[in-house]
Amino acid sequence: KAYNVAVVGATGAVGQKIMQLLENKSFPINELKLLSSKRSAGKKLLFGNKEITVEEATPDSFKGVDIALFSAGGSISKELAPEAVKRGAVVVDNTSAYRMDEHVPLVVPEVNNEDIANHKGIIANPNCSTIQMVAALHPIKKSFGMNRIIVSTYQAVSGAGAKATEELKVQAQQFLNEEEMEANLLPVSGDKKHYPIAFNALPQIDVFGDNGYTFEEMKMINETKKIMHDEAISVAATCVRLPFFTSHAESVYIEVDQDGVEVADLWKVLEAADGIVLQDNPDAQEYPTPLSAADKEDVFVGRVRKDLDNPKGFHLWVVSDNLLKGAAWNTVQIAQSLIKNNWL
Ligand code: 11C
Repeated sequence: KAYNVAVVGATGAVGQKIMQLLENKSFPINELKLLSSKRSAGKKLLFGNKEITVEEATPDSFKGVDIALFSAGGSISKELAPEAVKRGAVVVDNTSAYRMDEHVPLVVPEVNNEDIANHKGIIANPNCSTIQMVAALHPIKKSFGMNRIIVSTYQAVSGAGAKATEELKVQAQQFLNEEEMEANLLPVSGDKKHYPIAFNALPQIDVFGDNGYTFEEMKMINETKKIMHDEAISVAATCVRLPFFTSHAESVYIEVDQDGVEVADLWKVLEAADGIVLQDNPDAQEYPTPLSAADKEDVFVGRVRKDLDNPKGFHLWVVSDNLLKGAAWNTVQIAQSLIKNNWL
């Protein structure tokens, strides 16, 4: 059987990656609709060798659509995802609009695939920095228990969109030309001050909440608990933007429940886990980096070490392409699972 699929936000960075994956994975498509905001409507995009004109997304765009993959910003998802569901589509939403809605499953297929079965029309795709962390930690938690996670992130500019990528390129050139760097966007377009990202590190991703944590940090905390079905686990996050284009990297400290766990035990469960690649050989200087993980679908883990004071504490380095596993690939995996398990 083949399905009518809509990609909402087809012209964006994630939308483009979704289209590439649908093609490369031979997703069973009958008709592909490419939808966008009014601004990008009319553009022509290639899917395989077929040219498709992007249409403005309206409620009626979803008539006859079986699966709608949304990646056009939270406000478009809020407005149109329920309209798509009303017209019979199942929505996989890549924005933060529905993630914490108790009626909406929040899914990383390697962790909580079975939650997809409970959907009521919408399934949410988590934040990129959350996805790669829970994918790496779930196999460890399943085997040894886990009660604490402390994460510091090193996040690529592409997470803040195409304009942030452009801002880094312009500032890098300005710096090398010994000109003053112009900062108009980062750390976040909606906040009052902007700082250069080139040759810098910005400890602010998204705006601050009243508790002193940023929204990105709170996403990592709340989404991790929901995906892991563990409200009791302690999670703390510090999210930092760095001047590279692709892949988020994370330094993660965990505490397991079981006594007597060694690094080799963690290696074993990570090596056996779906979607995880262990790259951990300090003798040969082997560990993942943002550049080595870019354009790959897996989550890469290295630098696994035991804490020097707490025998149940471990440190890990987790890297993945934020636009692939962090967004487009996780979305397409959820759509594949809907079909494979007859959960549409
Ligand atoms: C960033 N993690 O790197 C963000 C981008 O909630 O889907 C993804 C925002 C989201 O800036």
